[in-house]
Amino acid sequence: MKKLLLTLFILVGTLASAQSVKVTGEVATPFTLDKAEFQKFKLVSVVYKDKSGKQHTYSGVALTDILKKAGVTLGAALRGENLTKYVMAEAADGYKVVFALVELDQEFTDKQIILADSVDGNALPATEGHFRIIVPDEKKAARSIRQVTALKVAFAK
Ligand SMILES: Nc1nc2c(c(=O)[nH]1)N[C@H]1C(S)=C(S)[C@@H](COP(=O)(O)O)O[C@H]1N2
Ligand SMILES: [Mo]
Repeated sequence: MKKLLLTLFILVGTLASAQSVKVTGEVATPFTLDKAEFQKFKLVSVVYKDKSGKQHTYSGVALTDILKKAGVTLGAALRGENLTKYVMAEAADGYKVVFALVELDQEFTDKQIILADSVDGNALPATEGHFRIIVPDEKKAARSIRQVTALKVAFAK
């Protein structure tokens, strides 16, 4: 019985962690973004071309809004040494990509990189996980990281 309970706990823990994104590092308030938290943000949609050239509409939340909630140095504070900060996105399969903080700041660019939870009006397929970053208007799809589990803000060394 004890063993069964333990297995159950581990299983539930694994499922729950995969459904959320940890926001940590050079942030004022680290937090874990779960589905309930996600729904509180402003919803945005972007058009994305997949590897085969097919267009899709992904919806979710601007990365900049998520980082703002964590108290990352954006806007007026994105100057001086803060210009060397980056965000590392990590996925469940070990894949990682980085974005310079300035790529995510609406005072620097109109381009919106989002953390998506739906595509063409449906929940993301299991292969993409609960959350996928979508980088619109990039010639390669490589930074549109699936199964995102963490966003880590750091200074480039
Ligand atoms: N987690 C994760 N995300 C990933 C990858 C990966 O290996 N793992 N591959 C990337 C690469 S190289 C490409 S080309 C696109 C493919 O996405 P698509 O199926 O939308 O074309 O996913 C990107 N996101
Ligand atoms: Mo790729």
